[in-house]
Amino acid sequence: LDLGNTESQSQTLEEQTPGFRDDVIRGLSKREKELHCKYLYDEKGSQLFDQICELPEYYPTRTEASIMQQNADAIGHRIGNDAVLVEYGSGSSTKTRLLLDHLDDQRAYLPVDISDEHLMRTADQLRSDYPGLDIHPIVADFTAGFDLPDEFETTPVTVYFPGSTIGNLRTDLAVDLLSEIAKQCHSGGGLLIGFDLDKCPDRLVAAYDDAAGVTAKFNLNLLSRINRELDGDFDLDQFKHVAIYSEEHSRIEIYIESQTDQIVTVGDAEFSFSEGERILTEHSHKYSIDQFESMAAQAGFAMDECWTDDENLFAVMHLSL
Ligand code: AVI
Repeated sequence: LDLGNTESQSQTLEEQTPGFRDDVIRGLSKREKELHCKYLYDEKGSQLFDQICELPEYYPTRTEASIMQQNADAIGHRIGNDAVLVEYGSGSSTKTRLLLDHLDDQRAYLPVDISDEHLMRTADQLRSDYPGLDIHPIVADFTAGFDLPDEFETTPVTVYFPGSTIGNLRTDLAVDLLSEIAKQCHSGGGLLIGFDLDKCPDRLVAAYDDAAGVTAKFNLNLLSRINRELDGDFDLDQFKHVAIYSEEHSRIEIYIESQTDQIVTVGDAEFSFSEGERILTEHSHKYSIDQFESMAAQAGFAMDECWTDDENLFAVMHLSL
C-alpha cells in the first residue's frame, strides 16, 4: 500500500481504501455527525500526533514512558524470552525501544499500523538500531482484525498495546478487540497494555485542548484530508476544535464545530451545518484499574501485574489468559 499524500498518491489511496469516502459520506449524513478517529492518522496527522506527545499538557506519553523505564526489568520478566512481540498501533515505536532494550534481541517484532509510510520508515530505523531483531511490519487497521504471517501461527505472542489507544474505542468495541487479541495469544504469551486513568477533568481537558493549538490542528487536519482525498471544500477557518469531558462516560469527547451556518460539498454530496453544530471525531475513555480489569476479564484475560506512576495518571498492565 502506498499511503502518501500527494495528489496522485491520494487517488491510489482512495482506490485502495474506498471505505474512507463511504465512511465520510455516511458519518456526515447522520443526524449527529461523526467521523471515525482512525482517519485522523494520515501522514500529516501522524506527524501532528507525534507533536502532541511532546506537549507539556499531554501527560500520557511521557508518563507511560517513565512507567516503562522504571519497571523495565519487571515488565521484561513478565514478557519472558520466547514470545514474539506484536505491537498494535506502533506509530513511531518510541516506547517499544524501552522494551526492546530490556529483552533479548533475537526475537521477532511485528509492528502493526494503519499509516504505511510512517510504519516503513520506523521499521527501517529499528532495523539499523537493532540488527539482531527480525522485523515484520504489518500495514493494517487492527480494529478490523488481521492475521499474523503463517510462520508465527504457533509461536507464543505478546501483544503490546501502549499509548491508551484502547481508550479511543467504545467500551463494547474495546471488549471485542481484547477478545481478538486473546485469540492471537492462544499459544501462550499475553497482553501488555497502557491505558489512561480517570482524573480531574481540568487536567484532562487541558491535555486535549493545548495552549499551542497542536491538538486543534490535528483534529482539523481531518477536514484537509477530506478536501484533498475526497474533493471536499471545507473552509478550515469556519470550523474549530472542541474538547469536553463527559462525567457520565468518563471520557474526553473531541469535536469539530461549525462556526457559522454553511454548506460543504464532498465530491457530489452536500452537507449543511448550522452554527455550533459539531462533528464527533474522537472519544478517549479513561478507566480505573478495577474497571479495566473487569473489562479485560470479559475477554478472558486475568491481570498479572499493574504498574502506575506516583500521581496515578496512567497505568500499564500485563494480562494473560
Ligand atoms: C491515540 N490516542 C490514545 C490519543 C488519546 O489520547 O486519546 C489520541 C489523541 N487525540 C487527541 N490527543 C491525543
